[in-house]
Amino acid sequence: MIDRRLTLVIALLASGVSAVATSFAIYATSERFLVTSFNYIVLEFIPGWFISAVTQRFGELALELSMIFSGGVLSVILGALAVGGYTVAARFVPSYEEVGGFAVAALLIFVPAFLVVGVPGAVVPSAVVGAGVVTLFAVYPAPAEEFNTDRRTLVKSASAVVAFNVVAHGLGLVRRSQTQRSERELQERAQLLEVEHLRSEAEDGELEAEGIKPVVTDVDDFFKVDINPSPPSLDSGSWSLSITGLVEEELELDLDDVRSEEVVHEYKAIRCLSDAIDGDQLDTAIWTGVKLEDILEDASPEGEYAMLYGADEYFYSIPLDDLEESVLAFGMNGLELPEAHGYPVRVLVPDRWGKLHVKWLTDIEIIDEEEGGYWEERGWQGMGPVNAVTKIDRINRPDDRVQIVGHAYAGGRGVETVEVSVDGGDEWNEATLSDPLPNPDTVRQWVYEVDAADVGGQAEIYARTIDGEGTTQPEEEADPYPDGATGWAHRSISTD
Ligand SMILES: Nc1nc2c(c(=O)[nH]1)N[C@H]1C(S)=C(S)[C@@H](COP(=O)(O)O)O[C@H]1N2
Ligand SMILES: [Mo]
Repeated sequence: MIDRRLTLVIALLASGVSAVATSFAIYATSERFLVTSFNYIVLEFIPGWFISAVTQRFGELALELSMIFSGGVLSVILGALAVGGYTVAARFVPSYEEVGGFAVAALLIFVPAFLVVGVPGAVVPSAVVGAGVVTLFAVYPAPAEEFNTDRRTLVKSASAVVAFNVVAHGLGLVRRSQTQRSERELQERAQLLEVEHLRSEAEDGELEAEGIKPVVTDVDDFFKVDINPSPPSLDSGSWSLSITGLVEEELELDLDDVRSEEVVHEYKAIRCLSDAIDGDQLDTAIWTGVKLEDILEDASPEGEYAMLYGADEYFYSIPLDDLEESVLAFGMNGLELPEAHGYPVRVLVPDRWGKLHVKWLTDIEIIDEEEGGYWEERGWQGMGPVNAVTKIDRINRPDDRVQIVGHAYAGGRGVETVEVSVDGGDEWNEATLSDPLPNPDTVRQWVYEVDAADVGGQAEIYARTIDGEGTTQPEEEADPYPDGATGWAHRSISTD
């Protein structure tokens, strides 16, 4: 004889695991699979920082781990409901133990399963199988109210359940390859949460001031520069990236190949070369993608430069050294990369003007010398680092104060200090800055406040940035054409 509690535990696990395994056999990892959907729910409750920590530590494996965790929890919940339901029914209507127990157990497991995956996904796995297994353990040749405690029958039932689970699992694994898409969706869900966490971290470090521009720009507000009136519309299914030219091995990658590299999230600003000192072609986003180095590595390039081609008539040659630090992005602020910003993938080159961040990327050709790019053919220059820029967003006048707010950017060097002068450039004072993001290649907000009395009646206000290398943004004014605007930010105000 076996202890009754042990029998109950075995019956509980057997029915819970069998219900989940059946669901796996039928639905593999699609949305209808109990664990896939339950995992969504679990992910909603797990704090973003924890997800970040786990994905950073375990990478791709994190998803498997979360599925195994969710599967385990769900099996125990369903199993407990099945055993509990059966026991209660058997106690109250002992004469109909088998039928009543089965029915109540089925109902009890069906309800939560239904809530997770809806009726079609819930019926067979949970109700029929889960309840069926628990009944199996209870009936033969059990006296009413007692789960079977005879060792031999228990072993027989358990073996049957194990065999069933092996088959169900095998079926699920075979079908899993057909449902990769939903796994992708699940992965995207986890990524969205991670990016949301990064975004709230950026927000935590922001300054509070009327009219100040947020550090991370919403996708809808992010500036766009496109050589055509509307973006090329690419289909991610038929899209591919070719790597040709001076390579040991030519490659042709589809989106899944790209995504199979280690996924990274990075804060990065884009500034267009045509952005004036007072312009608004400067924004920061959180990009999700893979390191270009991981992709190029497989082709073993043998040249010094790469020519990047977009699906439009756009092209740029970029030194391989710069490219290796670059990111191939397919996500923006946690969302799929929008069409206007380069769907399905674009390049982001650290510390370079926006023009090098080729959108709608389709081809990389390895070459051995610099060949410029689309804008170079039109007289523009500026293949090097982005110029520092300081922007004044607004001048607030709370009570007897003057509050000047803005944002600043200094490429990969980072913004170290923003200085403000309210007397035409004689005396400079440091503004308060938002917290630096982990990547210096991003904007920082600044706020500077003085008593209105300390500002002359007619004041010339200037703002300038000192970058991470200690270089002060030059005073000399230049237009964006041909190699980027220079000069300090300037406003005239009257405090009379
Ligand atoms: N294929 C392609 N890539 C492109 C462009 C383009 O017109 N076509 N414009 C470039 C320019 S000049 C800039 S400033 C940035 C702008 O990126 P955004 O539109 O995502 O802000 O994309 C660059 N990449
Ligand atoms: Mo640009």
